[in-house]
Amino acid sequence: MKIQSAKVIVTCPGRNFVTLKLITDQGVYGIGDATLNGRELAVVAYLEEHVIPCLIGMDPRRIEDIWQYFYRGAYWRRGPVTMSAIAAVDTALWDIKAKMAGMPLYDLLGGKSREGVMVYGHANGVDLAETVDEVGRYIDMGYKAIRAQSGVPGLKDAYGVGRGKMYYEPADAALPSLTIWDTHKYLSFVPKLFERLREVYGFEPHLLHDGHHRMTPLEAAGLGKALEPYRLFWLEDATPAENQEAFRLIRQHTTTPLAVGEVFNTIWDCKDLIQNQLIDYIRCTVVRAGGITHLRRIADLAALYQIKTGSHGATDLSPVTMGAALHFDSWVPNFGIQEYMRHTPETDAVFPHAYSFAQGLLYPGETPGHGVDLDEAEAAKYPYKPAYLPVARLEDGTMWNW
Ligand code: EZ4
Ligand code: CO
Repeated sequence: MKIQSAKVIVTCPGRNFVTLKLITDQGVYGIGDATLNGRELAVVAYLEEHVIPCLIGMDPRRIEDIWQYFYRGAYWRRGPVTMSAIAAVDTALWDIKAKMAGMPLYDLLGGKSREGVMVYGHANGVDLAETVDEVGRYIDMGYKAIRAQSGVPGLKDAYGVGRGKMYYEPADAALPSLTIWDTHKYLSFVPKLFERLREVYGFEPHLLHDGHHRMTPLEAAGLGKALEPYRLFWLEDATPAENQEAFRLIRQHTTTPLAVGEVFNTIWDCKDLIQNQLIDYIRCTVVRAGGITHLRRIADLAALYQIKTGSHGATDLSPVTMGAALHFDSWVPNFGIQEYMRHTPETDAVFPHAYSFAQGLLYPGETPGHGVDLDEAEAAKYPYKPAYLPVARLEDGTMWNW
């Protein structure tokens, strides 16, 4: 069996997605997501110029060997461009193998460990009152877990506050738009939001919050402590994690659970966080961290330390990543939660998929493979459009983390 041809499909049904399609000499094909928000065409070039020429003629059944070939064989290891490209190949190969076996991917991975995958939705409001209402709307839609992000008094922009209601999409400008940030204002506000949310909705719904890499370790430690009475499911990306050791300081001061990993590419990025038990949830996902093959290694390492998974699932990850992630989540023994932001109807039409939502859970479906396809005619209607994530500066102009 051989990989006969491959193509990279770029489509923009509201936002850009990069998809790899691998076609075998036996007619079976596989699909992988290669989307890297704001740097999409770098991955397209990486795949078209440097991966596909090597891939043609390889035996698609040798998933592990192909993974090692592109990881070790590149000599230049890791990094989001390389690992997104490897992830796309890996996801497509698992799709092919599961289709050949006639099994939904979760079965090939070892079978279901649970009936459904608990997801959390995003409630965003311009101010406290609107965010409280939005959380209520998610509870009404059946969500068991909700991430709450809100505009902050005195700050023009805050991370997570959408311009539209149902489909938050921050990469919305042909060049990065400028946002202004002030951690002091943010820190005075956030505990009030969660105090109010618990007053209104009680302690049953799981509540989450994303710090989006903006605090120092000490500021994050203080916030974690201040939020303890409201029993968050997690505080995400409390501080940048290039220095994994930074989480030790946060950990020493608070029992608020910590989640990190959406920008990580490999097990090396989270090794110290995991082995020192500095976090509670590891948020690596299929497309960003080298596909199913590598994500499985990360989850297994995390399991040794009672750390659970909580995969990134924002709208910039295509339905292909969502489908693959749901099969992974259905199998992985140390599953925690899955992020889920709905894609637009246009995106769903480009990517017909077997997964479905009911009562706060997502189900991967029973279609052989990962259950997500790409309608090429539909995709062709939406050509690539440059779109960048915003940048952030402090009020005095200093560049900060968006
Ligand atoms: O800002 O995926 O938890 N979710 C997030 C996301 C990220 C985007 C960046 O492309 O932090 O909304
Ligand atoms: Co996040």
